[in-house]
Amino acid sequence: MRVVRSSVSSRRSGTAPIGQPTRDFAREVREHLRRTPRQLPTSYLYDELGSTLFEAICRLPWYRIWRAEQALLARHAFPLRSLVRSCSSIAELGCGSGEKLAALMAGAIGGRAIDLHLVDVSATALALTASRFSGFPRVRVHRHQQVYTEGLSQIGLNRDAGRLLVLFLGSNVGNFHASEAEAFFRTVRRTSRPGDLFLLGADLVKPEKDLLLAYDDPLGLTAAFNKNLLVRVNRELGADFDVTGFAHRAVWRPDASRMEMHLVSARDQIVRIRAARLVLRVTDGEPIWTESSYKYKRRQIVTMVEPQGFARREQWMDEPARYALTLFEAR
Ligand code: AVJ
Repeated sequence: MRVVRSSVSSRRSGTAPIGQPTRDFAREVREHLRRTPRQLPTSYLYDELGSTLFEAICRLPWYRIWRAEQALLARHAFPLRSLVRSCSSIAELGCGSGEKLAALMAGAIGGRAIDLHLVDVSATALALTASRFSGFPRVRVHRHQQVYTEGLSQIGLNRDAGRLLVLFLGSNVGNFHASEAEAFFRTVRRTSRPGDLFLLGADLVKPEKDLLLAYDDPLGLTAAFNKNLLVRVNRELGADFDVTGFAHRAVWRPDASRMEMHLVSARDQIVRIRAARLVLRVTDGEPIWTESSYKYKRRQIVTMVEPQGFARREQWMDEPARYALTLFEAR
């Protein structure tokens, strides 16, 4: 099997990557900031500091997604490990620190060799996760520093004839609008063959006060995570955002069933983003929308995925945290 290596994997994620990526970042930032309302592209939250802050957020008592999912994986370790054992390839999309993957695979890997595909835009996340498997000689780790769809098409070209398990955990799906989620599930299906598995973690609708605490935590980590996007734009695109001139805001939109993160301008101000060839005039109170995190009903998770070519096999719930893991099989 061909090992797909990113051109920047040997560099630190804090430095500007070689060639294309910087130009894409500039183009995306320009395009997002010119929208009404203004936006910034969500996937760029995860540079080295952003990934580290997100890891810290996962340890906050108010952000229950990560712990709820870890608990579900542990509680259902027996059936999950036998699923893992039935697969020759595992792909994790958005691998984070790889802790869950390690928990899932510990004890499940013994005899046969397994191809482990890690897809993440963050070099930090890929390095962290890959290092967990360095002691497993039978696990071949393939890093894809790419967006999910690109990583999936690489995996489609490189996979063997055995069964594939695609993991999409942590409610990463929540960043997709409905049409994007559908297109994404179709891409997962195109990479799969009948009988392949897809495990999806998704956060459920819960009381607004719980959501606000999770996305605007009392320690201010989520605020730092959000504002770090401005720090990154300053560093990588030569911008002059005054980071203290923006406030973190989290809002629950019940009609759309999503949380939103914004950076709200504290005054009228002008920002120059050199590499994006953009001079921005933002007014007092004007928001820049940086993230959507959709929340689901448990049935909805099934009705969203099944029409794209899957059948539901299991759904495991953490009721207190309102979190669901759903296992699908490609039809
Ligand atoms: C990693 C996208 C699942 O939406 O809950 C955490 C990111 N944003 N706090 C989420 C996040 C604010 C997280 N996901």
